[in-house]
Amino acid sequence: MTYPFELIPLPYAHDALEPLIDTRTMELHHGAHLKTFVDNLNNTLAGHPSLHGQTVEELLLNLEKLPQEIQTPVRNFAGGVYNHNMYFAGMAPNAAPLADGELKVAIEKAFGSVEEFLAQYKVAGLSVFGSGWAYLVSDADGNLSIFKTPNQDTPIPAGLTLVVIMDVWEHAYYLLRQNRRAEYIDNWFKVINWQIAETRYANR
Ligand code: MN3
Repeated sequence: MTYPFELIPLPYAHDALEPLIDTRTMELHHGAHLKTFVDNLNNTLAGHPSLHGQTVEELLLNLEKLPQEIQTPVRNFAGGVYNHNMYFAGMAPNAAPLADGELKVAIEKAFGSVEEFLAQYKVAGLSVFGSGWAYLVSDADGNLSIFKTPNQDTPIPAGLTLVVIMDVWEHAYYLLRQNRRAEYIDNWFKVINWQIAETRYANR
């Protein structure tokens, strides 16, 4: 997908994650917050036709090669599009637990167990100060680690493959959970689409 970028429809209904993630939050998060990132990215690139063949991943990988005046907006808006597309695709209603396989073995190698990974991932999500993201990422050799970014930054410039991505901006949970980020994280763990995570890991 390249310019003009479009709002990718949710792969499930807005109310599909109830009661873990509420309908109104999903409507606003996808239809307003993500839509705004898509529109702002298109507006930023409109006057730069030489960049219209680049994907968001390519834009984010080559930020320092972009015209100086659009480096910050592309970092924020392309990052917002990338992170949110991965976030929404990475959730599923009635999500199944992580099955036995390559990713589970790698998680057990890195963290000891899936439960211990989730415990450390929760701590990481809680420790993001202000707005940002917490990820499970892989290097090219398949070694997993927990990664965090502020704002709409991504793991792409670090050369890491995103496997699981959790939005800890307040807009992801404030309507239902108010300031209780820990409660959001506990419930969000139940909507992780582990099949997508396995695919991302296999394609690293
Ligand atoms: Mn968000």
